[in-house]
Amino acid sequence: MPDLKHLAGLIEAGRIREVEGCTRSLLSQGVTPEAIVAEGIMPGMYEVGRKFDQHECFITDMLMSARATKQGYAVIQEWMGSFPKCRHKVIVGTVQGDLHDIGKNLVAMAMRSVGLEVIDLGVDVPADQFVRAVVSDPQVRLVAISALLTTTIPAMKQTVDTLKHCPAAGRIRILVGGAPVTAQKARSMGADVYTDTAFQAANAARDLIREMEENRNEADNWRN
Ligand code: B12
Repeated sequence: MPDLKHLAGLIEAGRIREVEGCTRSLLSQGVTPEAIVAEGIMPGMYEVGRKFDQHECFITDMLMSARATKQGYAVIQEWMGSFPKCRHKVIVGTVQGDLHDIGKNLVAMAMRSVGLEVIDLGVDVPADQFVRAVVSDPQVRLVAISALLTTTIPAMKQTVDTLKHCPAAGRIRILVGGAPVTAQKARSMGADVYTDTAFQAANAARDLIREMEENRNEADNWRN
């Protein structure tokens, strides 16, 4: 019977087909998607990163592990099925200059699992593309921005700044995350929320939506 350590090893080795089978098997044993991600997929991916750092593996190994990771997420996504829809939407994207999308995809998956409709702008997204997506759709209440390269932190800051000054700024909240982002950096760039993990981000998103709804109801009561 496969366990989470076995899955981490398969991710590290980039064994795409076996990752698929192992993830299915873990889910059928009742292991939660959160545990599969936190204790199986992520440790495998981080070990590849460590090896890459130490020149113990090639970029092609990292790519194979990245593909294996995506396969694992695809199985989890399929298993979670179609989620009950909420009328609010969240935009997700990786900042301009950054092509890493594994964390961003995980954030999208976690957001769907709490019922939010996700508009995924992909990777290498310029600030004005985030703004256009927000302004053109009044149901968008949240924007989740991901960055993995230290060099793209200024682009993240610029994106937050541009969103904070766009015509729809009053109805949105901004979440930021990714390995080089910290709570302190998030605060200094003016973002509303920072979390370490995608599942924490989804819980925070749910709380933000509740808070915005409550504030709106209160404003309605005042008007009545
Ligand atoms: C896989 C990988 C790649 C793959 C990316 C594949 C893909 N489709 O994403 C490939 C091989 C393409 C790649 C390319 C490069 N990479 Co790379 N890569 C990695 C690696 C090994 C893993 C990243 C990852 O996916 N982690 C797993 C995910 C799930 O973690 P995560 O993104 O951090 O997400 C978690 C949280 O941060 C959070 N989160 C993420 N986003 C968000 C958003 C919000 C709103 C919130 C709230 C939370 C949140 O949720 C997730 C957990 O639940 C890391 C090393 C490492 N150990 O992290 C290097 C790493 C990020 N890469 C690095 C580098 C340098 C590069 C390249 C420049 C290499 C090169 N010389 O070409 C290029 C950059 C290309 C570009 N312009 O973007 C460096 C960055 C160094 C730095 N500090 O800036 C790292 C750290 C490796 C290293 N030590 O050198 N990379």
